[in-house]
Amino acid sequence: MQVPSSPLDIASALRLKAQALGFDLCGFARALPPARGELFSDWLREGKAGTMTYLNRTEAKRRNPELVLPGVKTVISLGKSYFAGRLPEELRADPSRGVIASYAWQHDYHDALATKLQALGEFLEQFASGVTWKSFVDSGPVLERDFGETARLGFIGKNTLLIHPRMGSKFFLAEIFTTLDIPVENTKPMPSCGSCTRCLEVCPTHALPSAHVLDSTRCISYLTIEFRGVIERELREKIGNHVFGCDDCQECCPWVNKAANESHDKIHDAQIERSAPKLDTLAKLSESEFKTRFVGTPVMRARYEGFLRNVAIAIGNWRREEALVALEPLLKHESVLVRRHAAWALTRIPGETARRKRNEMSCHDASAEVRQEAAG
Ligand code: B12
Ligand code: SF4
Ligand code: SF4
Repeated sequence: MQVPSSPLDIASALRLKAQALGFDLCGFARALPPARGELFSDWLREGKAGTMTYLNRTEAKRRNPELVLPGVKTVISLGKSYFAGRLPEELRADPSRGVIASYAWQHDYHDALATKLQALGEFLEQFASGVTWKSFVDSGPVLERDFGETARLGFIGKNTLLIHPRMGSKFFLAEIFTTLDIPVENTKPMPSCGSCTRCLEVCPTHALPSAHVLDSTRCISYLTIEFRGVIERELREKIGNHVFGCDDCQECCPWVNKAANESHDKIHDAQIERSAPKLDTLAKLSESEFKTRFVGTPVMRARYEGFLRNVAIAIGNWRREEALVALEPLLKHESVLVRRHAAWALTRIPGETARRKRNEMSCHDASAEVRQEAAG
């Protein structure tokens, strides 16, 4: 390939290369401190990050790209769609199934995107001698949505997601920080949420207290993926049948629905097991079966114990006599965390058999915490 001579050509060449590598979106931003860095710090101070202390540890870097890559001039912001079709409403609403967030229906995006980013970074090196770069996807010390918005990949919605006018919000973000000075022309106008407030109203746990602010400690995505402990009773009921992550503030969004309607993609049968598996099947998983089933997917992040805790909560929200059979393996599980949530689930299942089991558990379980949960 001929090396482009003008900076504008470099931007075009990079866009084309990003596209050839499979990225759906590519834009450029000056590597300045993110516009809303102060809001991020306020958010941390207010405790809205919950137990995600890695965000506090990297606060300074997230607010200053120079601390991440000395001499950085440009941030190349990239988007990759993960939209994989729609989960039919009758499956989503079926209480005997556990719903998995759509980004986790496929293999872990970190690995796939890291390879593409490496190729794009190496491509960059030809444009000037001594160019350095660093790439990030999700786990880097970067306020990804802020740069995504500045690079005009989309606008930040009231649900805090970055929304592209045509693609909706079901896409991942990634960045390359580079010392190469690439011209930035970010004048493209972007739409906004306007007067819509649907996501704020739909969120089951009221984790969006106001527009553009998410309280992780109430968010189902945080509770079922990141949080390792005992979930507050008040929140358990609101979690419904989500067993990993949550898409509710996206599924209700007109921009996401517009994108989904245009794609016409329906999920195929093989995907149903990945998106809304039966709760009785999940409750029976041994640790090695859990690993075999979810290896290489984001679900592994919840870990075995956390995932079964989520399954126990979903069974508790099923609230039918037949849920008892599904719950059985969790009532005997060796993990106190799992048994504790299973005991709570038992208190919500109707019928004489459930009542008897509950009495038994409240007297005889080895753990005082489990006995207390079963007592209600
Ligand atoms: C921590 C984290 C979480 C936490 C907290 C989420 C949150 N909203 O902060 C939890 C575990 C809850 C979570 C959940 C999810 N996450 Co997450 N998460 C992250 C992570 C690692 C850091 C986000 C962060 O810094 N949060 C702190 C807040 C304060 O920052 P922020 O959300 O960027 O908020 C900015 C705006 O809200 C804005 N802002 C504040 N006030 C105002 C006012 C106005 C008017 C405007 C316009 C903007 C604005 O300023 C803030 C600071 O820049 C990023 C990756 C990364 N490195 O950035 C992925 C990331 C945000 N997550 C992602 C995804 C896919 C999800 C889920 C959809 C997964 C799921 N299905 O369960 C959900 C979505 C929940 C939601 N509504 O956000 C994607 C989002 C892609 C996109 N299109 O936006 C990211 C970018 C990962 C990636 N590389 O693709 N996540
Ligand atoms: S991911 Fe779910 S729980 Fe979290 S803010 Fe969105 S709708 Fe609410
Ligand atoms: S549901 Fe409405 S308010 Fe929420 S992000 Fe979408 S357009 Fe914005």
